[in-house]
Amino acid sequence: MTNIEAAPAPDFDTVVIGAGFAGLYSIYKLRSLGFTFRVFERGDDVGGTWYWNRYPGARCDSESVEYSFSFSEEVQQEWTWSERYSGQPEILRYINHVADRFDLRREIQFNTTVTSAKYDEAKNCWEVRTDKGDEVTARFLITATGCLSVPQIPDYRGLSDFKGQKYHTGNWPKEGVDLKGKRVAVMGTGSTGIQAITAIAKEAGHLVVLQRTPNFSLPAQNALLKPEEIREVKATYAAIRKRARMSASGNVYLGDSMGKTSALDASPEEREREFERRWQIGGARLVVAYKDIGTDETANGTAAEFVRKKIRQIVKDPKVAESLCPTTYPIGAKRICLDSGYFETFNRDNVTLVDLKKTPIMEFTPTGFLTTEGEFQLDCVVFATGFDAITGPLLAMGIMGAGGRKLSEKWQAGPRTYLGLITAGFPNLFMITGPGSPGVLSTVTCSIEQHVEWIADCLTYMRDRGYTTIDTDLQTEDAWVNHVNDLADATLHVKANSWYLGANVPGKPRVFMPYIGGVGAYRKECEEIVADSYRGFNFASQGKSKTASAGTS
Ligand code: NA7
Repeated sequence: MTNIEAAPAPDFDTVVIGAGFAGLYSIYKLRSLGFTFRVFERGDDVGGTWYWNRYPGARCDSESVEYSFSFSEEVQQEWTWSERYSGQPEILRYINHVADRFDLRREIQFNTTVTSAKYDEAKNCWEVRTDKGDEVTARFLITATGCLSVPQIPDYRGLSDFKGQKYHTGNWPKEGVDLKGKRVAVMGTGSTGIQAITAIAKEAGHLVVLQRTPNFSLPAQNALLKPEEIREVKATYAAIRKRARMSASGNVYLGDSMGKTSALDASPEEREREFERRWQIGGARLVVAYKDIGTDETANGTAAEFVRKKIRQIVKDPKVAESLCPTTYPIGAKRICLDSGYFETFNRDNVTLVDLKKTPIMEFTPTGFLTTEGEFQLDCVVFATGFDAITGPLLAMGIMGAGGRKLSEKWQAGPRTYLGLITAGFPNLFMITGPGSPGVLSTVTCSIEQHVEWIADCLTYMRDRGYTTIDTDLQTEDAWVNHVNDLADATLHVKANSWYLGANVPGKPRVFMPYIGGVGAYRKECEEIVADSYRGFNFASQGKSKTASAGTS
């Protein structure tokens, strides 16, 4: 048995990787609890997702007043959102405001990428190395690396020969890109592509949209927030947050919109009226109009057909409209997109849709690309082709657990965690919004706060009892993974080739990664586990191990 007691103390209690929402709140919590820590951040400033995704049209698809920190009543009272759905610049300003207000930059080392993190059993600590030559040790490692931070660029023949500009939306130049009057192609029609296409069409000379799979998109009905709306939210902020924490997706606006009856019990006229009402209000409300849209294919079909009808009404060219109609998967099974005039964009004279299913790209050329129908000349290609989601950032850091086992080896057939927080055999490693947690299926700020608070409480619990190691076992982990899979299998989410399933990355195992049982249900499970003396977690101190479920409190 390792004699942890005899080992020298590590440099820090904790290393945190990432300085977006998750990393910043970790700093705030760890500092307030008196833990020592170092933070490494790849970018040259705070912001994470909102630092990198500066593409034209970038906007949040959760309502601003809920997509924000709730931990500080002062901040939520002093900050005023201007729009119902904020754009990237405003969210980044907000994150900077929080960082400044609480002086959170102090411990962050910017422009630094973690290249390896190795658990040293003899010393019971993590050895973290970076591309800047840092070598630091910490008892605990917390990944705050985000779920959508490893951009994917497809490997088309000839792409390296293309002489024009190439950008991925998730790595957009800080100084911006002048697309005025240029011949631009945007590849990808997910949430990002839909936003970028709508914005770039207004700027580019000509825009070619490269669509592989059409997507369901609903009008955000974004608007400036009225002073009386802001006043009302601020007067009831604490109550809103409380309800959001126990809701399905971490926000009240969607939680309050959940239909309680079956779509199939409504007459076609009633359904039409209800869908129309929700279309006009905006946001994702339409996909929760009835309780079975997410679980029953016939019920789902009624909502899907309503959206297809809208597309056919909006888009003037019937052929283009048909190409834009999603028909191969249920509505809501992929992340629902919110837009501000996406389908209308295809009525513009300067926009051409290339349906890659009908006319695939043969190759890129030095001046554009070639499809089975002809050649397109371009100045610029924008890849809105998504991310190696959820596991990508974790597997990119060379994480090695007990016995030198690589995380990439352990997760070869898909990620395995307990609560999305911890993975067996990688002691003292905590993941914020890891696979197996609701993170990406929620208003992520709500999930981030819950995870950071859970981890901070756990570290305090360990410190109070002199525990120096936390892990779980394969049996507990298997049970959680099965639970996550069972929940997903009961929904239509598994019927679409989405990034939730890893389907967008060639060769990635097809596993539904997030916990779909809802933010409130998940929080309850986490709390019950803690109340049950951290059921399923194993703690050790001074070389002796203790199983939490056996009673350690
Ligand atoms: P997504 O949702 O993964 O969308 C990526 C898009 O790129 C999607 O339309 C893909 O088509 C398309 N794609 C991917 N690879 C290719 C290739 N090889 N050729 C052509 N088209 C391709 O990423 P987003 O960035 O839009 O959104 C990610 C999340 O960020 C979003 O859900 C929000 O939570 C914020 P496909 O559908 O795979 O056929």
